Formats: sequence, structure tokens, C-alpha cells
Amino acid sequence: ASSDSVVTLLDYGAGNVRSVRNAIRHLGFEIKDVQTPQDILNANRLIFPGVGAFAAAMDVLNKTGMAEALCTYIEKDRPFLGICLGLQLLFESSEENGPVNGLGLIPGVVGRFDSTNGFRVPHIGWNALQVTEDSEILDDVGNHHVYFVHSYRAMPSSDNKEWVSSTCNYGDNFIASIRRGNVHAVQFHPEKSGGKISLLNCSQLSYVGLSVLRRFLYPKSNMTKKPTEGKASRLAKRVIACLDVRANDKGDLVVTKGDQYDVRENTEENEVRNLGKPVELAGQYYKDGADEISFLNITGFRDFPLGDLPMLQVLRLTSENVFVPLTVGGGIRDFTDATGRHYSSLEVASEYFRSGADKISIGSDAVYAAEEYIKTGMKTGKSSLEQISRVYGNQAVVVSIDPRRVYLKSPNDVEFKAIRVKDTGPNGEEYAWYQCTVNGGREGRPIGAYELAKAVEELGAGEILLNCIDCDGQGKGFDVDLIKLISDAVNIPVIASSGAGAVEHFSEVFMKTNASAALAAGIFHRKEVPIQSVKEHLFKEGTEVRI
Ligand code: 1PR
Repeated sequence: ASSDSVVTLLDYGAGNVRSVRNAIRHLGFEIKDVQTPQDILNANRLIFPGVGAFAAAMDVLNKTGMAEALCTYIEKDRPFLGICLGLQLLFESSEENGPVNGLGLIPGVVGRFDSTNGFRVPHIGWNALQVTEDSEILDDVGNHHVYFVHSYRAMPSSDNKEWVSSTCNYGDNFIASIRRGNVHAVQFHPEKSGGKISLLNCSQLSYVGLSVLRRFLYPKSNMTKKPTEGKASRLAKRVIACLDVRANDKGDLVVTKGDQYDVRENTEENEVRNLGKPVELAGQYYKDGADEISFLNITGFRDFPLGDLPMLQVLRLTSENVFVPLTVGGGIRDFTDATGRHYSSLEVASEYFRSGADKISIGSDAVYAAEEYIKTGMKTGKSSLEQISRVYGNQAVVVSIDPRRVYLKSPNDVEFKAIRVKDTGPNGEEYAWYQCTVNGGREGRPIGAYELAKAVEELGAGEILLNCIDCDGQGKGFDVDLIKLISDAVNIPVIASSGAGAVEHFSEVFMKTNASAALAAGIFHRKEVPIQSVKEHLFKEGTEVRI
């Protein structure tokens, strides 16, 4: 390949850069991976998608001599694009597990978002930019939302103002992108910011995030330049499509969907309900405007996921064409196979990340970890939740809660948090506690959803996926009582799940609770309500959404 069509990629192996690779290839470039510091100095254009924690990344860069090479490369004003942590590392230092020194090219300290002012941390989701300088690479973005996922951010100041090209508002006005000469960096993820736009003065259609990469890769292209100003926006509420995946009795991986977690048909054969093929459906939901896609490997608790190669293949294939975040859950735990080989939960998660997942979701294993933590009051650091969030960051770890209502005459009848519920119990009970379950709802545990949510937040979860077995597949709306209880109890984002049956259920959950996202499965699979109508309805009702 001629050097003109090669992009040098700095991937130090800490997470999922599969989507960045896919996006670069999609734009017609070949990728050369950095092996030595010299590869950085020889690059024609360098993309640095920083993933993982700040300290761990600096450690690798310092030990390999790449830190010095990066500084030389950037000081020479060579074409550079940093993404997410690839922006933060350019600053003097970060407070993440620190202070830890960064590359020191831009004045400023990277600090944590302040969650005391009602803004949930991590900042996860779609937000718009306020472009302050002609940044060139942002010229097609305008008012479109782009995808952020981070707990730390750099702030604009008089010392770094000549670097700042756009900001974003999330409690603070933090730095969303920097630009000086040929050096660019963005806090958001262009490779995850799908969503159709028409290019300025051009009849072509593109995707928001791809337009950013394209403008970096083709700086002198004939697309007319015109800086566009973004309007201030709020973080958009997300609409998530969920695919429960398992092998059917023939061994094919299918998207299935249960009623209160029972996924078998009510027929004599009692077969697993089959609603389609995972890769195809995910591609369809991406085109329909899903803000995220979740895959739950619902038999992961008994089938070891690394033995479950089709699921990894589903992720690999999906991430080739789907440019929004992908979450995968099911079976993330320590495991010893028949030959006695031990796999840590971190290995399982790493394989999911390598295959294209941006976030992993933990169900059963998080319940055990929370029970232990509440019992002993001690963090062992050894649970899957703690290990994975330490290496990949809190924002990459979702805890999926599968609670079932247990009705009570009085809230004092249990040691767990009980609330008054709108739908009373079979004997007129007005209260309920929400008992957590494991193994796909098969076993109830001595812990409530409220206690679990608070414990897993402390253990390092970055987000909660809140299901409700009673509502699952019923189409009668989300359990607003439960979602309000949990979203008021924690400072991390909460995804409302189970029971969506109409567009109004989405506006209700956003109006009455502090949920950051709403997830549905059945109505999308059965094509009863398209994702686009959900978005349009929310928009009409005044909710900020990505259209
Ligand atoms: O315990 O770490 O192996 O993870 C297992 C994962 O699989 C958990 O996230 C658990 O929620 C999920 N799971 C296990 N069994 C089932 C089942 O259905 N039999 N599915 C299951 C959970 C529930 C929702 C569903 C919503 C929306 N799926 O995510 O998509 O309820 O549905 P609706 O819109 O149709 O009402 P581990």
C-alpha cells in the first residue's frame, strides 16, 4: 500500500479498538500497528484511541519509550488524532487514581466530574458540542449528538485556551475537543457516534462520527469547509434495543424473548421462542436509530461463554457495521473447564472486549459479590466487578439486576428496603420488596435490588441495567416504582428495562424517574413499535433525544 493510504494506530491492548479499526477501514485506509517508538516517529498520520485507566496507559507509554516518541511527534505538528483517553493523556496530569503525570503537552489537570450537583458519573451517552474554534474535523457535526463515555474530563482555562476547539456541557463546560495545527483530539467516540447526516454542501450521506474521522484522514479534500456552531444541549435520554440470545434446541444461536423470563413456546414441543438472527437484528436496530445495543447471553450461567464461540462471532460481525456502543452480558465469572483449566472473569471480559463489546454486563456474579460485601463490609478487590472495572474503568462495567416483587402487608416485615407499590399484591398487599435473583431468575437471593444497587456502585459498577421479572414481556409499562427507587438511590446511570409496550411508556419512565436510558426487547422484535417512533414521541414531549 502507498504510505498515503496507511493510518498508524497506537493500540496498547487495553480494550476495544475494534470499532476504530473498522471505521478506518470503512474509509478506505489500511492500518499499521505501532510496535516500536520508531513507528510513531515514522507515521504519516497517527490515531491514538486511548482506552482503560489513565495510570495504566501512562505506565505502558513510559515503559515502552512511546511517551517520548509521542511528545516528539506532536511537537513537530505531525497529523495526530487522540480519542477519549487519547485526549486526556496530552494534559499535565490526571486525578484518576492519582495524581498521575500525563504527557504534559497541554496545560491543565484532568479531574473527575462532580456528582454532587445531580449529574450522574460516568457521563455516558449522547451529547452535543459547542464549537468555539474552527476545528476542521468537526465541520459536519453541527448540532448532532456524539457519544461520550467517561468519568474524568479536562477543563478549559486561560492557559490552554489556544488548544480548545469545542466544549460540552455536563454540569461543567468541559473540553470536548482540542486542535492545534495538525494535532487533534476528541473526548467523545467518533467510532461509536453513528447516526446519518448529510455532509455540508454535498449530496452525500455520512455518519456523524465517520465524518470526523474522514475530515482528519482527508484534510485537503474538496468538501467545503465551514465551521458550524453547535447549540447547547443536555445529555440525551437513550433508547436501547436488547437482544436476549441463546442456542435453541437445534444448537443455532437465536434471539429469543420471554414472558417473565420464560422463553419457551406454549406448545407441545415447548421450543425456545425464535425471533430472529442476532447480527441481522442488531444491524436493523442500528439503522432504526437505537442509541445502544445490548446482547444478553441468557444461558451464560450454565454454558461457559468462551466455549460459546458463536456469541463472540456475533459481536465481531455486529461491530463491523454497527457504530453505536455494544454491551454484552451473560456468564461473566471465574470458571474452571472440564480439563481443569482456570479462566478468570477478567479473561472472559477481555475476550468480549476484544470481540467488539464496549461494555460488559454482570448479573449473577455481581449478586454474590454484593452479598459478600454487605456481610463483611470489606472490598476484597477480587470480585469480577472490581477486577474488570479496575482494568477497563467503571464506565465499561454494567450490573444487570433481575429482581422479582415480593408483596408485603407492611414495609417492616423484611430487613430489605420495601416500598408502597401502585399494583397491589394478590391479597391486596400495598408494599413490596424487590428480591434479586441469579441464574436467569431461577433462584431468589437474600438481597434486595436497593441494597444491591448501592453495593455495586461502591464496588465499581458504572451503570445499572434494571430489569423486573414481573413486568418482563408484559407490555404494560415499566415498573416506575422500582425504577424511581433505584435511580434515586445511586449516582451512576440507570437503564430502565422490562415491560415497554407503547411509546407512552418511554415518556412516562423519563418523566417520573431519573432513569438515563430505557431498554426494550419484545416490541422491537415483534415490530409493534419502531425505535424511530419512540424517539419522535419523546422529542415531541420535550425530552432530549438523538434523532
Ligand atoms: O447472570 O451474569 O450470567 O447474566 C445473565 C444475563 O441474562 C442477565 O443480564 C439476565 O438479565 C439475562 N437473562 C437471564 N435469563 C433471562 C431470561 O429471559 N430467561 N433475560 C435473561 C433477561 C430481560 C431483559 C429484557 C427486558 C425487556 N432479559 O433484558 O430484554 O425485560 O423485555 P421487554 O421489553 O420485552 O419487556 P449472568
